[in-house]
Amino acid sequence: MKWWQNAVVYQVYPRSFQDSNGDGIGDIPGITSRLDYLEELGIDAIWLSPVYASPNDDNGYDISDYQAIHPEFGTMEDMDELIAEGEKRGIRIVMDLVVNHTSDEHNWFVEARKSKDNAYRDYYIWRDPVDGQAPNDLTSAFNGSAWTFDEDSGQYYLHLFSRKQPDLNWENERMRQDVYKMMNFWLDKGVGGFRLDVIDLIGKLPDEKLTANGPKLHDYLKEMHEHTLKGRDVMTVGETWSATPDSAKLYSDPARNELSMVFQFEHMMLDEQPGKTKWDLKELDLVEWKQALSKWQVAFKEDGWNSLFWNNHDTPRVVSRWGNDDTYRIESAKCFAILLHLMKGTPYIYQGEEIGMTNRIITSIDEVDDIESRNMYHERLEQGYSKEEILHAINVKGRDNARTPVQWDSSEHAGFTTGKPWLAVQPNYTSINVEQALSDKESVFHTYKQLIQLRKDHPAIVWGDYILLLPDNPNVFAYERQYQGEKWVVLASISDEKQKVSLDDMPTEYEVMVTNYNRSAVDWNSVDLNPYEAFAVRAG
Ligand code: TEU
Repeated sequence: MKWWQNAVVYQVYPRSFQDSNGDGIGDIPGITSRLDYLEELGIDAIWLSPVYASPNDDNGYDISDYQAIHPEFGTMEDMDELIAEGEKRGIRIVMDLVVNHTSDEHNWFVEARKSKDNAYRDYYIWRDPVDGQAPNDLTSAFNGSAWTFDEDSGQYYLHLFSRKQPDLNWENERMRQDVYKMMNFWLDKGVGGFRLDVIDLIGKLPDEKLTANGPKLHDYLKEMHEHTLKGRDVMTVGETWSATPDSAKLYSDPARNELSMVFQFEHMMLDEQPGKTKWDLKELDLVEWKQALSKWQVAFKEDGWNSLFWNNHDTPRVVSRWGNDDTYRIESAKCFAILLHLMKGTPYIYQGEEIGMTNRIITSIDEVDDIESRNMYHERLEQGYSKEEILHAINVKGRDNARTPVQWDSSEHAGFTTGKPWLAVQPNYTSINVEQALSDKESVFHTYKQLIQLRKDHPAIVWGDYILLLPDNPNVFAYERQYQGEKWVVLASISDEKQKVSLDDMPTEYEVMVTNYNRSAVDWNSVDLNPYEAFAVRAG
């Protein structure tokens, strides 16, 4: 067994976690000061979103120096201290590795731009104009063409994200070796591994307009493994929006020596109109959603490994997205926690999820920081969408929903900073905050803490086979886990209304292991479920 197989990972978005020096921006000493809290929660590792030097065009996902800490976040000494203090508490630091692209202010690109024969030119992807235009119609994830014209050299460079995020050319061996050197710099410091940003894009063939799953993708990952990860007890998780169960196995089958696991996003896209963008909303079909999640659970029965998550720094808060963040905020936050944490795979908690933090509502684009939302807003206004429609989509799906500061207590700015927060704290911090959650045994926090402990205590949660129950029920998500004669049954009602279900072949003797409504018994022939009720029993 690997340490990350029964681990729970907590994602820290450093800008919004904890400020220590009053500049309104979260920082590394702030994270270190909260390690005791994370130890109390029980997590094993922190996935730390980028803290490297960056002009912040995309809040740190545009890196100008991989081996320097952004002064806003602190110093390399602060980073070393975070790693050491984490280690004392059994918490490993997993770095965010953004190597599909750099910032245009990275020295490699500054050099590359100087002339066509510069030694770094080929670290990036350059093409001549075609008929005076961009080489093709590839678009950037942040709107507009993926090609930007460089006046000085008369060529276009590729950027699948913002124009300040030029794509690296993985065909270039020297560039790859530089990336591996940089990874080893961090590994030698004792980090716990890497989360690899949009890693499915590194084998792209831009001339064929093929971005994800290029032909050499897995060769690169194997080479990376050979030069960096081999022989080290670290975890890696690739961000792969394109993953299917088959392709996910290619990354995570241990025999292939690539990555530990990937983030797959199938269940995260089912409330979008197929073939359109994340902004084109559609109501979630729970049956379809259950099938998608279950498919992944079953696919990794033997080889490969799943990651489990409801949210991250790019997505809305789960309690607002699929729960009810008003009448049933606590119940629905716990319901989603129970549903996810008893599945097979490595669970990830996004900061603030463990206290049931909610989306935030904006009424004007001036309140929005995120480059993705801002670019979309202006593009759609030009296309004739109404302001109301666009703002609605941002309120539902915008990335700032996840990026408001963590609510630590009920003091001004929620205890996040003594200065002016870079993004406004949500007004509900006076009632939803860590201090309150810690003091209240019935809080969402205590359910997360309990679920993390259950995973540590029961191998059935880590290894058990997964079986979907009631596949056609449009409101209730039910599944079983089976392991060496032991059986767990998990029921979660994703509904504002009461529900009733009946289940066959259920154990008559069992123990209720976790519940969000103080349930102590179940009548399997007629299970009455309260709004967002979830519970799990264990038998055998
Ligand atoms: O996200 C990849 C990505 O494709 C996102 O743009 C995603 O499509 C969108 O945000 C979904 O809402 C990663 C990082 O997680 C993200 O924060 C970065 O902006 C992006 O890569 C570029 O590095």
